[in-house]
Amino acid sequence: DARLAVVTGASSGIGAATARALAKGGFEVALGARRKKRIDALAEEIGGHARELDVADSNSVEDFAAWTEELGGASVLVNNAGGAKGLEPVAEMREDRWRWMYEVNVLGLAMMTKALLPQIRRSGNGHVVIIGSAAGTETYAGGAGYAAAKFGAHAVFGSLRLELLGEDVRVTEVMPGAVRTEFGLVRFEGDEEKAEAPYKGITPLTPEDVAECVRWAVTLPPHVNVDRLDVRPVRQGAVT
Ligand code: NJP
Repeated sequence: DARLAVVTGASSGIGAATARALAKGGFEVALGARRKKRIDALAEEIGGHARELDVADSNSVEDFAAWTEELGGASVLVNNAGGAKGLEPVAEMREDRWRWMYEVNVLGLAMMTKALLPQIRRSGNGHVVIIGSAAGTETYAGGAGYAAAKFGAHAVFGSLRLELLGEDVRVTEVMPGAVRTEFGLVRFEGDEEKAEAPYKGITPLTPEDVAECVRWAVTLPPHVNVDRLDVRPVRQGAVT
């Protein structure tokens, strides 16, 4: 039987590319995101399953976990849902945006992992993947709100890795640099010019580049744990 892989935030960017890569790699894939139409279309394309999911809402998370249980139980969880809103210095921080970034990137990651862990443990070859960020270990002027959230996700990864030692569950964090997705549009509220600015002078990663890292890590033999993958475009130095 194919292993069931859950991908959160599968409606665009890295999540959608990862769902496609895992389906091609022989996984049965269960997609979650708030934009239901998009994940329905993708599920049809790859022969997977889709259900509405808001990782920042505990009821939605519980409902999603009950659904994957009905599908036979998850073996792999790719915690990809996340993002940034706004880019402002601390002196101008907007509380609602910082709360949103924390809720999605940290709380959402932890709640999803907690909800699916019983299924992942039971599968005998479980794997929790976290899509963190290069901003999870480096910060930058104007990026404190996002970096704080991704540092938080990195901390969740570190603790989880230690908490699961002695069990047959792998934990991997993928920390990308610039990837051309809808991320920039969300961050800059649809302002396409600003969204493109961070890519100047570099060729950003494609969502498929990051998806390939995930596919590789989860298809290695079960005794191999890739702890952390730092992947960024050639020429990209500091995070911006
Ligand atoms: O961005 P985008 P990426 N509940 O905006 C979903 C990290 N990253 O693919 O709910 C459930 O195309 C949203 O779905 P929807 C980044 O922090 C990126 O680049 O339908 N899902 C959408 O599918 C993030 O963790 C870059 O709106 C929720 C997805 O998240 C991951 O990569 C660099 C949700 C975002 O897709 C994927 O982002 C880096 C919720 N509450 C790290 N809220 C980069 N692109 O440069 C959002 O270092 N989503």
